[in-house]
Amino acid sequence: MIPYSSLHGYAVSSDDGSVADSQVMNTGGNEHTGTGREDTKLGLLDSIVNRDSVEDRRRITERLAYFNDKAPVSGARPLDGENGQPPWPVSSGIPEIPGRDFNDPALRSAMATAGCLIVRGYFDSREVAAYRDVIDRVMELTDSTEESRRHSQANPDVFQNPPSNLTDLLPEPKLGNARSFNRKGGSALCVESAGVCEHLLEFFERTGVREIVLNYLGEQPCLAARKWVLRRPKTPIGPDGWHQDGAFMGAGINSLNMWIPVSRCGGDSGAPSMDVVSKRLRHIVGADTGDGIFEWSVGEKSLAGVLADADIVTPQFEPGDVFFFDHFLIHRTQHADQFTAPRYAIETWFFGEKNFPANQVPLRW
Ligand SMILES: O=C(O)CCC(=O)C(=O)O
Ligand SMILES: [Fe+2]
Repeated sequence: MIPYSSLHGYAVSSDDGSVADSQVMNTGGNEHTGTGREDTKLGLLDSIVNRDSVEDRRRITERLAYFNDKAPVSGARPLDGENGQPPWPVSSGIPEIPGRDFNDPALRSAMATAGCLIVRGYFDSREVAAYRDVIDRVMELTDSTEESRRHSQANPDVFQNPPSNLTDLLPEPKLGNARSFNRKGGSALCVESAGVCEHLLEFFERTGVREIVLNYLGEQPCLAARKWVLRRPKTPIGPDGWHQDGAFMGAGINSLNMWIPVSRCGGDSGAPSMDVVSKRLRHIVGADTGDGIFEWSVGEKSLAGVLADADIVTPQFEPGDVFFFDHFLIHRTQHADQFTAPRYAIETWFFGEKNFPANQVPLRW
């Protein structure tokens, strides 16, 4: 697998201000030498604004409706067969690999050893950094007053254009609760904008992500409306956020999360990264001990047990990097006394199309 960043160099204009100030950092040795595609000539925002919002809405509605008559069927998952995987050669910290060296066996080995993998410079850093404006637009609309929300519903904006069946699939108060939970933490469901969803699916396809996910999961991948999230976390960030996503999605699923930093974070950036317990777990710990913030949190005692033979790692990320993990990894948004810069990220959970978490509202790919 050759990373997208080495295959498709191109120039992105920053004079329209649409590219994040963090764009200049890149660790992956990307070459930006090409002449550019439509997206980048136009600017990412414009290319999304120019999409057919009626068609995008129809497509996302259909992707969701595909699962109306489906129930999850459990089957073989990569994590069940991990004993035969060659261990990752480095025994501590988070496995890391440059995008140019990434391949499917590396992902399987890292997952089997540490439950996660950082791929440095997989994407073109400037292309990813441009998503910052997209996240701002979607969050602006979901954060706005009820009145302006009603107004935007009457005049659909591509950045607030959810699929028509979302309210049936998440009947109130579920949808309202999901929206306010995200709003309070500084995030928004990607499905608030069918155009952003379709654009991202095209981006994932074009950059080889679909193939990676398909090969890893060993079955057709799908996504989920509730676990596809645009993030700009609000500060201060509390210390109690430790969790395993499997605690609320279900342990038996087949999953791979691709967390994409859209701006520089961690290290000396002043922006929150993620705190990660680098350890392969195959079960849910401590969701029910009562000492966590939510019923699905990992509480202090459970965490202490896991940390007996594992470390907390807080990586520094640059746009272009990818962080893969599954529903058993213990992590939280980085906790620190003070952050001075915002952090943008796109969290996309992929699931097996057969072995999917029904409560997360699956979406066909
Ligand atoms: O972006 C973050 O800080 C948290 C993301 C997360 O919890 C996840 O991707 O599962
Ligand atoms: Fe999470």
